[in-house]
Amino acid sequence: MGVILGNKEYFKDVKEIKYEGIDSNNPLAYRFYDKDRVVLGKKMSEHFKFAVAYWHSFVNLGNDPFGSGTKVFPWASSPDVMQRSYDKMDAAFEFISKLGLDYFCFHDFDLVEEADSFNESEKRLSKIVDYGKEKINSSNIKVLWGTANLFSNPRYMNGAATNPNFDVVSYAGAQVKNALDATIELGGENYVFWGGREGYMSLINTDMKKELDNLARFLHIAKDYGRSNGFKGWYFIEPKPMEPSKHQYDFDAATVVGFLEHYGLNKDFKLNIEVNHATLASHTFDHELQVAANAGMLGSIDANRGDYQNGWDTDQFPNNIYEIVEALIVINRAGGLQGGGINFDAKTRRNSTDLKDLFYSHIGGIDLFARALLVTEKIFNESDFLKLFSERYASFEKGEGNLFTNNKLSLNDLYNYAKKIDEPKMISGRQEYLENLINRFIF
Ligand code: XLS
Ligand code: NI
Ligand code: NI
Repeated sequence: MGVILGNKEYFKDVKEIKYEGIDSNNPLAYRFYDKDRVVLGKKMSEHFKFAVAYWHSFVNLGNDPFGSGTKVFPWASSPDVMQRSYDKMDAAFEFISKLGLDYFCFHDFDLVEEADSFNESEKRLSKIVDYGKEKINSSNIKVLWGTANLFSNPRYMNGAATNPNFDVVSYAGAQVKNALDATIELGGENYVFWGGREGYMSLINTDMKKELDNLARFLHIAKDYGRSNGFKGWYFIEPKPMEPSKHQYDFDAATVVGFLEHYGLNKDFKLNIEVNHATLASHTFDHELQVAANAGMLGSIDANRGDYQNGWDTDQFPNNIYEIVEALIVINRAGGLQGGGINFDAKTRRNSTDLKDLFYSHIGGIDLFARALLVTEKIFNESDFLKLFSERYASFEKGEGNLFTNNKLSLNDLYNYAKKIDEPKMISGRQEYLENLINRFIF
């Protein structure tokens, strides 16, 4: 498709990023990501469906609790709010096309700044959606998912769908309606709910049961609205245990799966698993993926990484090959992601102030996943990894073990069987052997 420019070129000193192979020392090239290369039966681009996160890359200027923004974005300089929004979209399409990617993800008020009144915000959103539609129709770039920002505005300080005040709940509903409409108009493949303020700070003032019931009711009517307006994609819930709330209701994958099943939302919703949210919940990334996969709900991924020393969502770009290989083993054994892809919910550091840093960070993340996929393919095809895995459970495939698997044994049957056999053999889990095996293929 080539590079997609608006009126102006924002990243002038960067050309299209190409695959140059492992020997390349060009920092603005892929060494592993060869989008059409078939690995484990699918093109790399189909495995991943990489997406750029609008908010981290084109909106946030690097402010933190101790200081204001550091980044100077040339697309953010027009005095006119709509012009700023068109320029930002031009920059986004230029960036995504130069990376050779196909997708982006957005919140409603990433596309355009929220206004002082609901009506004005709605007008702005519909203008930028029209503009986005044109850009999408004249390119290969698509929306992996859209969402509504139900956490930044002060009105949501006590929650959005779980707010104790119905007026705020309805306001959140109005915003989700517009965000869903925008996602549908832009051909979005999925829609995300991340409940940053859906939780509480203290139980002293919180009716948790009522808030959870309201959250489920809210998700049901949002889902029904989308369905009756032609939205065919998946709805995703993105678990996170805390931050900004002390307790967030969508704590982790297991909590969300239980919630969706309890409230009858499991037919339409899947999970969007974020690396740094997994680690904040004291889990590993692959654990969260596996929990989602067990429930048939492994939908999408927000790729990033946390920090071993800091206890918050640092949203750094991924760079840990071992962690991503472990993740791809789970994803590929589960048959891939359902509907989703790999969204880089990651930001360059506050002191990474060159426009080129946006390229380095994405190239690094993309190449890491590609390399991890090649490693996973080797582990599956050139080692006894999968065989060892199934051998570990072989006793459930034959004899009494098989009867147990088929629900044919009672507790008395276990008793009688155990009395017949000798003390069970100690069978090693061979964790170190397997760790070495994975490391052997990380080239
Ligand atoms: C924040 C979340 C957010 C969601 C989208 O921690 O990861 O970025 O992905 O609202
Ligand atoms: Ni996220
Ligand atoms: Ni996050």
